[in-house]
Amino acid sequence: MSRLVIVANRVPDPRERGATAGGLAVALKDALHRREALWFGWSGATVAEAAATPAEHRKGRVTYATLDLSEEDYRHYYLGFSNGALWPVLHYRLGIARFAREDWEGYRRVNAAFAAALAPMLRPDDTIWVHDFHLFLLAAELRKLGCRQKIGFFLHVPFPPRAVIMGMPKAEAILQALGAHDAIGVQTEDDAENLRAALVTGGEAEAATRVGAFAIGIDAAGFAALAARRFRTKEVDQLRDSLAGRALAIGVDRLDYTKGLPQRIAGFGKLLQRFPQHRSRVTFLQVAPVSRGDVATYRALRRELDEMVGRINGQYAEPDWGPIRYITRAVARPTLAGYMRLARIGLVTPLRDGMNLVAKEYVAAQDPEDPGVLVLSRFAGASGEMEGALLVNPLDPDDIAEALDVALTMPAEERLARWKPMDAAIRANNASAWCRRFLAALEGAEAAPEPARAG
Ligand code: GDG
Repeated sequence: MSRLVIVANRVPDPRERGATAGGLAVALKDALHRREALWFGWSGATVAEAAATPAEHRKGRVTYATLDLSEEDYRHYYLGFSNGALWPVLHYRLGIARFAREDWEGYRRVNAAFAAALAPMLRPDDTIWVHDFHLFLLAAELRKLGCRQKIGFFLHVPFPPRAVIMGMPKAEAILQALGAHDAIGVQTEDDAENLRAALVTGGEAEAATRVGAFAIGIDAAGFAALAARRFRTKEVDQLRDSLAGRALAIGVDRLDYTKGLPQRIAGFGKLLQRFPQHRSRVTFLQVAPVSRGDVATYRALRRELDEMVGRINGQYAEPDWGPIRYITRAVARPTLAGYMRLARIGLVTPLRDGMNLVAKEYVAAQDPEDPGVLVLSRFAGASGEMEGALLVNPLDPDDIAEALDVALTMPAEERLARWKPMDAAIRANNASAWCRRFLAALEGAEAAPEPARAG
């Protein structure tokens, strides 16, 4: 089998294992076990002056090759264009996006520099798989350098309707660069339709035919086993004892404005206000590790949440009960799995999400004899596969409160009937199935387009 080259903004550090492994590392684990691989991208380090050749580490059959970013590139490529412009636009938030020509230039520069560093490492029969919006231009840059290998792209986040994306400066350049791929994967059919329409508008009608939906999965069996194993440990016992028999609702998200956290907390407040029978009967645990703390929008969100949680806790707390527990540190993955199993409700209400792995992890973690209820945003990609969830509009705190009331009073048979098909779905479309499906589409694709193709 030919070598698989993974290109992603972040590369896991092979010296750190287990609990710190990122989502992509978990999703690709299977594929990386089966064949020789090269994983190429940013080291996560920022230095005054970055070297042009990557540092390499080898572990098993995988070589990890990383570049550092200069401070200037970090500011323009990462904070500026990737996080300040693309992230909000792709999540339908054109109005809060910030554009600056220097950011775009930095984005182009880093994509070109990554391509220039990767090209000499490539073998003629490599299969290249590029991940996510940080690297939209990479394949086009590789083509300019003469690379003819199969190159696939997977977008982990949503792709917004044409009118939204076309409102973004430089959208045409991005769409044109997407045309350099042999296969383009997105999470859902809606994303695929939006991307196809944008490609047609951007003069890349042929590339539109190479777009497909590939919903990402998790290692469902592995996560279920982890949750079951971790259910009786000191950490989970501590949480269980502290609840004193009350129901637990859990939320787990990076602290990000796409995750709908203020609306979710307002929804929990509405539950206590409108359904007083649940006061002192349910505790909401929100784990929200701080993310992108260098970006002003994220700092503002954190302040807003601090205030909301304080106000609701102040309003409803009893001497022996606080409604909301809010943790902005990361919790170890095995402990999280145990917490999820303990929770009667998984509360997952992003305003927009490519997929949302937490929804799937919550389902996987449940006790098959006595599963909890998933309350899920209809705007998470996962909602397409999670038929047994209580779907809510995440912008509507009253809708969230009503769903929480239904979940808290749902009889055991209904919980089980709703959970079973969801569990079957996430086990069938697990991480390795996702990998295999995408790679089959890529490796079965027609030969690479001509580098000098007009467009
Ligand atoms: C992007 C897309 C798409 C969270 N807090 C802790 C922690 N987590 C873990 C979760 C989950 C992962 O991080 C988050 O994945 P999500 O899918 O929910 O969201 P994004 O990070 O935004 O991911 C998304 C995904 O890519 C994959 O394609 O689904 O739509 O936005 O696994 O459990 N893990 C640990 N401690 C924490 O405190 N250990």
